[in-house]
Amino acid sequence: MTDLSRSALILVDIQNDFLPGGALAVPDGDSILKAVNTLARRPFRAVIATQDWHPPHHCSFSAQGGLWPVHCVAGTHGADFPEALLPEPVTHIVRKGILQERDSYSGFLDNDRATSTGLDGLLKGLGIEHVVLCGLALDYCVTATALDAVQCGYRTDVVPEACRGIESDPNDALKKLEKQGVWLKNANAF
Ligand code: VGL
Ligand code: ZN
Repeated sequence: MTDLSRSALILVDIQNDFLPGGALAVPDGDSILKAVNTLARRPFRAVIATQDWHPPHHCSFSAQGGLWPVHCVAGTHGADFPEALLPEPVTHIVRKGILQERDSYSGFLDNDRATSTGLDGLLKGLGIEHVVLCGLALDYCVTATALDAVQCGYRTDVVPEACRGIESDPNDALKKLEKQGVWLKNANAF
């Protein structure tokens, strides 16, 4: 089996609002949970959950001129992790999009590349060299996080079967990731 002692699993935005019934539901989003839980039980050095965590009048909301419906408001049920996501394996939580005037698709940096979430420093401090990503939404936050992971120097894998996108056809997103140096892996590779 692969040595995972310098590897981190990053669970991107697996939150109630991105699941069926949520405010910004990703089609079929709940179908990733089984594979995600299986991955999370592998002996990764760290299992990090990113959490979209917005103030009530966040700039990404349509009432503020943004693209999205109100979602993942800090402290609400929509921002919580679903009960079906096993909590025990998660070692760290990294919140993003926490400032009213900035959005952050990536778990590393906000969209104007100004503010860091601290994720890179956390990974470097743990001696991580390799990251494995899964979660929601493939075409927004998973893609942005994976591309930043490559930029930050990590060997970066995405597990497509444990991701779903807002656009239901994953092929464009997956091609873009591969072109930029991300490896696509099956869940059973770990
Ligand atoms: C996301 C839109 C707005 C995501 C977050 O997690 O992909 N998408 N906020
Ligand atoms: Zn958001």
